[in-house]
Amino acid sequence: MAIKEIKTTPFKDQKPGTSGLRKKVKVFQQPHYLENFIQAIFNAIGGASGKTFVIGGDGRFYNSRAIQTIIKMASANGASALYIGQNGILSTPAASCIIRKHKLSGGIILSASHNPGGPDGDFGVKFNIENGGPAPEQVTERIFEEACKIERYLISDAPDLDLTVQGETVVEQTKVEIIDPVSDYADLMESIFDFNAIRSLFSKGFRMKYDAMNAVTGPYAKEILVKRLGAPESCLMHAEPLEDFGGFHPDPNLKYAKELVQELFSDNGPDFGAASDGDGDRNMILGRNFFVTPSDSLAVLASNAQFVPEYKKGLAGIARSMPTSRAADKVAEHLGISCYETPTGWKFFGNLLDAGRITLCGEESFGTGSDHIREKDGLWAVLFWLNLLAATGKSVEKIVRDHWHKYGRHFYSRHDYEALDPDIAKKLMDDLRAKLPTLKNTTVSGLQVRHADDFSYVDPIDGHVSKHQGIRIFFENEARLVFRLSGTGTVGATLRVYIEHYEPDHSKHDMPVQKALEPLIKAADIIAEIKKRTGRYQPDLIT
Ligand code: VG1
Ligand code: CO
Repeated sequence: MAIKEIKTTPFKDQKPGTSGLRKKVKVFQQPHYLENFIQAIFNAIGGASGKTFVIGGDGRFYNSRAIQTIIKMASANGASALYIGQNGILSTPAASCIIRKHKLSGGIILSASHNPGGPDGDFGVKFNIENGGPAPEQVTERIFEEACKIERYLISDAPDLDLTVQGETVVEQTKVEIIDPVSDYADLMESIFDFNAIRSLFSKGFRMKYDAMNAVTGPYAKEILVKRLGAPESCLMHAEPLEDFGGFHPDPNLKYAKELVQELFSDNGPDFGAASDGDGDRNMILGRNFFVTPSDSLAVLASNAQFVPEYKKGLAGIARSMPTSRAADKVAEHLGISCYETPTGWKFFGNLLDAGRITLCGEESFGTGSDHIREKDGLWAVLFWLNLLAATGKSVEKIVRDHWHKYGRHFYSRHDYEALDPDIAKKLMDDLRAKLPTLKNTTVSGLQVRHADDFSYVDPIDGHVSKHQGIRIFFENEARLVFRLSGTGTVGATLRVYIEHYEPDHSKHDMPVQKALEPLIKAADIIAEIKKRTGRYQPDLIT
C-alpha cells in the first residue's frame, strides 16, 4: 500500500447547494471530480488526520464506487477510523444517529436524495459535522473556497474493500469497519416511541402500507416495522434498494408515489400509508382517502407530542423553514413556546437544536424531525404517526380534522416550474425583488398586499446572516406567497411558488385545496409574470 499525491485543477462548479453537492452522475464520473470535492472537504475542516467518519449512501448508481474512493482518500489523509454501512447502505438519518452515538468527527453521505438515480440520473455528496447535522453555511462556503483552489489530493493505492461483509480491516493506518447500517438507528427509534402500543395496534388487524420507493429505507422498514413491531411483510412496497430505484423518482409525494396513493384511495384501502425518499429523510403521510400536508403534519405532531414517551415532558420550542405553512406557529402560540422561522434546508436547524431551543422542526417539502438527531427523519415521522394512532384510537383523517377544528386550517400548496432557463428564472426573481417596495397596499387579484420582503435570517445562536432566502408577499387574512429558486436541482433552474391561505371557519375546511388558493395562485402569476416570462402555463409539479 502506498499513498499517492495526485496533481489536479479545480472544477468551478463545486458549490454545495441546499443539501450538499448534486450533479448528474456523468459529471461525478469525470476524472478527479469526486476526488477534488472530497479533498476540499478535508482541507476545509483542517485535515482528516486523527478523525473518525461514517460513510454510506442511498444505494444509487455510483454509490459503491464513490465509497471505495472515499475510503482510500480518508485513509491517505490520515483518518483514524471509518465506519461504512454494509453494502454501502446508510440512510441520512441513520448516518446522523451513528455520528452522534459513536461521537465521530463527521460523516460523508452519498445521495442526491429525492432526485432520480441510475447512470443518467443524479448523484450527490453531503458532509455532516460532529453534531450529526449537515455542515452549516460557514463550512460549505469553506469547502467551496478549497475546491476553487485545489492543486492536489491524496489517495491510497490499496485494493477495493468487500463492502458486503461486516467486519474490521486496516487501510494504511486507518481502522475501517463495515457495520450494520440499521441496528443503531432501530434502537434509537425503540427508545423514543411506545413500541408496545404500536405492536398491539398491528396485532389488532390495523393495516398499513409503507413504500420505500426502491431506495434506502427498505432494510430499515423491514427491521423496525416487520421484525420489531410485528407488521406483516406484505405492508412493505418496493423494499429492495436498487441502483436506479427501479426507474422510480424517489420523491414521496402524490405524483411519484402513485401506486401507494392508489391503494390508500381505493375501496377498502389500508388505514395508514407512508413513503420515504431516496435517502430516507423525507416522509409522506396518508390516511384512508386522505393526504396529510407536510406542514400540517408538523403542526399535528407538535400538538400531540404528549402521546410519545420521549416528548411527554413537553417541547422546548418548534422551528419551521420559512416557506412552510404557519400551522405550527398556531400550535406554538397555544403551547406558549417559541416558533422559529429559518431558511430552507436542515442545516439551519442545527444550532437551535444544539442549544436546546427547539424539540421539533420541519419543512413543507415532506421533512420532519426532532432533537433525537440532526437530520430530518422519514421513518421517525412514520413511527410518530403510528404512535399517535395507537394512543388515540383515531384515524389519520380524524386527527387532522380535529386539529383544523381547534386551530383553523392552513390551505397550502407548492407549485414547481422545473428546468427553466436559468437566466430567465434569475431575471424573474431579480425583477420581483426590485418591485417589492412598490407592492405594499396594492390590490392584486382582489387581495391587498400588507407587506413584502426578501427573507434574511440571522442565526439566533451564532449571529450568522443568510440573505436572499426567498421573497415573501403577505396579504390580508394571513395569506402569503413565497418565491424562491431551488438549490437541489441539476437541470436548469426550478422556481418554487409556495401558496398559503388561512381559514379559521371550519364550515369552509372541505374546499379543494387548489380552489381555496385560486385567488392567490392568480396573484402569484400577476406579480411574478410567470406565464409571460417562462412560457409555462402549468406548474410541472404541484405538492
Ligand atoms: C429542497 C427542499 C428543502 C430540503 C432540500 C433537501 O431544497 O425544498 O426543503 O431541505 O430539498 O432535501 P430546494 O433548494 O430544492 O428547494 V433532501 O431530502 O433532498 O436532502
Ligand atoms: Co432526502
